[in-house]
Amino acid sequence: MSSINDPAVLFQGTTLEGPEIDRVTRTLGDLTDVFSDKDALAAMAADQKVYDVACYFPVADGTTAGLFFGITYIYPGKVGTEYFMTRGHFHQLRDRGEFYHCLEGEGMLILMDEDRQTRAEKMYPGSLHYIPGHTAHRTANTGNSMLVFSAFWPSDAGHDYQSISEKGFSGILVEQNGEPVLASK
Ligand code: PAN
Ligand code: ZN
Repeated sequence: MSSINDPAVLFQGTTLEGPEIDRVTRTLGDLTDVFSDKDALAAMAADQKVYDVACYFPVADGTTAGLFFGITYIYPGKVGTEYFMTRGHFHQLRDRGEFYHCLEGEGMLILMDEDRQTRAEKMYPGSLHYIPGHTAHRTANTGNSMLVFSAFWPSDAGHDYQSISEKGFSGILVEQNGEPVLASK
């Protein structure tokens, strides 16, 4: 017996559609431990959207040797001089890697190893980024329009947000003279 089916998910342009898509939105109010300038943060609306994520999880979280797929949409904006960015995480299983592929906008992928050495890679349409294991990752929108990228990661990677929440990254991405600069914290 054989069969021909429609795909479970459509990924067209920058949109991910299908009954099994998980969607989450992060606002400034969700990210109070993330941005450095607490006074600038307090002066902004807590319900200001910072990013949306749409994910396709075809297998259960934690499954060995499965894959997950997600699209992240970061709004343009800054808190003080720091660009809108994702929370950032190490993978719970530290050796798990990930691919990011930029679809739209301009931004920066900020990477920090376990010795807290931070570096950044420019993101623009078409840029492909391999995030090795043992490396915390977050993305910042440095442009005036949405930054959109896709991500592929192992379904057993998990997310460790705790260590970033406690210690942050050693470098923060701020605007200086109209340019993004990775400044030490
Ligand atoms: C991405 C991220 C996404 C949102 O799919 O989860 O960009 O960032 P935070 O998870 O740090 O809020 C990924 O890296 N998955 O592993
Ligand atoms: Zn990740």
